[in-house]
Amino acid sequence: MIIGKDIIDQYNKAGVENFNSDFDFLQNKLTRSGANVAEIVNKIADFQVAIPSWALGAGGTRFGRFSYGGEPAVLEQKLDDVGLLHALTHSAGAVSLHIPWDIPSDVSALKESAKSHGLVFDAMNSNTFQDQPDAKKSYKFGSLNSVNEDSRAYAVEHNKEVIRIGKELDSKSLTVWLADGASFPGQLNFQTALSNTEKSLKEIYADMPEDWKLFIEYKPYEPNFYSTTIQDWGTSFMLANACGERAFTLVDLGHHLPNTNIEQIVATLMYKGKLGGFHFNDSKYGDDDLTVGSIKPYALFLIFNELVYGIENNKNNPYPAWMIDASHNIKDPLEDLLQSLEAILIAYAQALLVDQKALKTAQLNNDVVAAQDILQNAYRTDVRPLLQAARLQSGAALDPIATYRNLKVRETLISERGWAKATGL
Ligand code: PSV
Ligand code: MN
Ligand code: MN
Repeated sequence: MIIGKDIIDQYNKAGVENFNSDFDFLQNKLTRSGANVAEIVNKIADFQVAIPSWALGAGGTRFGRFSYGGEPAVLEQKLDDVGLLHALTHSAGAVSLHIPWDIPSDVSALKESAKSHGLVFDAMNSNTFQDQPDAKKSYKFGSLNSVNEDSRAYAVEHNKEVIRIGKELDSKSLTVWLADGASFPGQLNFQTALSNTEKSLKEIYADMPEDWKLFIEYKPYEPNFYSTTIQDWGTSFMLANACGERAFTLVDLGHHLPNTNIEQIVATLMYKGKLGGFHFNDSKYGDDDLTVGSIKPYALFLIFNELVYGIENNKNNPYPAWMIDASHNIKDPLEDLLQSLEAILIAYAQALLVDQKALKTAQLNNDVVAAQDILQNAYRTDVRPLLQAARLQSGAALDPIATYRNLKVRETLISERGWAKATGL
């Protein structure tokens, strides 16, 4: 199924009158306070978030998986789904693949299809947390950190293969997330595990083309419940420094213990020019992979406030790679991703509204009340008309979920693809 611009325009007609009056009201209000509304709308329109290939089907939990129907069974269909999201929003212009789930059978056809949907291939993801049916070595007791030299070499080789595939697709980065760790005290020598990981990552780094970046994720626990070798941003940062200047830390929102001050982590990494990428999701307890903004929208805004400040002021930090990393147990995956995109752009737009000059003055005067008010004034602004303006200007849907439902996208996908389950997580 393909959603053409003409169909979107047709559906937009019904909402344009309400949009105009909502937008006029907000534009007047923001202009009075000194904001450059046109510039903010352009920034929102330019913001692109990668969709991971594994978020397009129903993920389920370790207890069960309830298929949603119409899930993409092959890579080409995954691209088509991201194409649908991009047509509706114009903010999902990239796809992130996971090898070996997404090995392309025909690279040039795949690139052609990506081009026709207006998509680029974002970071490639390697997988050394599962043994594949034809695996020659096992990752049961670790991969890049393994005490077993053969397993380590096998995992390094896999990452090199992912780089090779990524090069063909014009991807420019590799994301490594390791499940490596220990389930019980005594199982691992922590220093040996770290040193093995560092050596393996350096080998992978050395294999990357000069214009590639390496993103290193961290996570405190799961699947190992006693220790994870790359447990936190500090460990990732240390490893990235050991690899070289094109290696960076990647922050995944769900990879923190409850109440961690993630915005401060963002600021610290950007200060050192080492924030490479960001995985969006939301969580209440751990790596819940819930819809972005569904649990802690204010925390998301505070994080974006640091990101916006960092992009403006820490020019030594490269522009971060944005991706949604979510799982869907009971929602239509595409609707869930539309909600996530909306939440990301809301937080971004609110952060763009923060009066940085006034905030700095308040901070210099130790005016704590004013500083809080400045942040909360921005957060409490209903910025949705700005998002609508950005979508309208790019030819996307005023209301993506309503358009998706009106067009009966899921029903069409089910009739086209049936009830086969998506491959991946
Ligand atoms: C596992 O926690 C995980 O969600 C990581 O965040 C990775 O980015 C993703 O899986 C894909 O490997
Ligand atoms: Mn992630
Ligand atoms: Mn995760």
